[in-house]
Amino acid sequence: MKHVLVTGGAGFIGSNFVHFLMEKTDVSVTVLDKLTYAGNRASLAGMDSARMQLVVGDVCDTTLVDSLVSSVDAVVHYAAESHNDNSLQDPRPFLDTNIIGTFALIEAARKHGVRYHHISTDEVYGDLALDDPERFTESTPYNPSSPYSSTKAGSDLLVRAWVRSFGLAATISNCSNNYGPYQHVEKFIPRQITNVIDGVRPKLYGAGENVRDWIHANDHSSAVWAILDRGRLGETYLIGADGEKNNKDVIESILAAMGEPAGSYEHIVDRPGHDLRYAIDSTKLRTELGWTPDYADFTAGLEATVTWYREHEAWWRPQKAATEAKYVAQGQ
Ligand code: NAD
Ligand code: TDX
Repeated sequence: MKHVLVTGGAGFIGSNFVHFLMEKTDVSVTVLDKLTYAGNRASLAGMDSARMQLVVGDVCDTTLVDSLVSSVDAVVHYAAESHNDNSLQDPRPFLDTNIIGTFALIEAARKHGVRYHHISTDEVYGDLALDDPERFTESTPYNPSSPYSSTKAGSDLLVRAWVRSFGLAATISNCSNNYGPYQHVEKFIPRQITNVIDGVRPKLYGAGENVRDWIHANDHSSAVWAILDRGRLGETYLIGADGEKNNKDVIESILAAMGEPAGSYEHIVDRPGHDLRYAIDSTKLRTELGWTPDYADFTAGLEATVTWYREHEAWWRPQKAATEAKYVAQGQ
């Protein structure tokens, strides 16, 4: 593999994967990114321009997609509308980018015989009870709850159908909640870190009992590379690092990491349809491909993330006021 097309490579996780490719491999990278509110050129700053080029464009643009896919060895498709709260306010862009964009990419990959890897989420499986001893596996039935997760589920099903009906050389990964540097301030952890920096109390939806299975974005990238490099075609792999925590505990950890008193946060209106718990069983990825996470210590990873946001205010500050204004308009 010499040349990879990374869609959504100016977003949080896509840019992490581009950094991974530049630092850990010798492949060349073309990024296709629309630079929506969630994309940021600065997340790719300082890279060797002989090996990485950014094409600003839409994954729904079939002419552009066809031309870019025709000149690479593999596509890794991260581009998406990714925020549940936005999908509850305005679902349409989620259908366009997540469903039609995926359709454009898999059609081009099929036509040109190009290897395709599809990035997806554990949210396609719906949620679990807090005391359920089972976790999500590759055979858990799809049961998405939100406009966001239902469009991701739809995109996964398109890929599965293209594998079966057209022999598309594809793999799919469904990962749990990521944290780390370069995450947009709309998301839970960076929203609370930047609130504390601004002297604003963190905001917890509802009672804060909802559980997310946190994984560092660097571990997500190493897992995607393992699948791209040696995953079995047609297979789905779940990516997770045994990081289950409820939201209240995560806020308390952020306050502790930032030297703030325990309990100095607010309960605010809950998210409609809020999934209770996600939990990933990543046995298949670990046993079949020999992958293990490097960031097993959540507290250490969170402290490093707090430090990154403190030291990179120029990166997130331009988005902060508009993001909070949107939340205030939603009562959140
Ligand atoms: P993000 O919102 O930070 O980044 C999305 C990127 O896609 C942005 O750079 C944006 O400009 C780009 N984009 C959006 N619409 C586009 C379009 N029509 N054409 C081209 N580019 C477009 O999202 P993220 O958190 O980095 O998520 C990336 C992928 O990982 C998504 O597919 C998401 O479903 C999946 N995922 C995310 C998480 C998580 O915890 N954030 C967990 C599992 C899976
Ligand atoms: O201010 C907040 N307060 C709060 O309590 C925000 C923004 C969120 N929350 C809660 C909602 C969730 O239970 O925190 C949890 C995490 O919220 P998000 O960061 O919005 O993530 P989530 O909805 O779990 O989805 C994320 O993980 C799976 C990503 O945004 C998705 O793209 C990915 O598929």
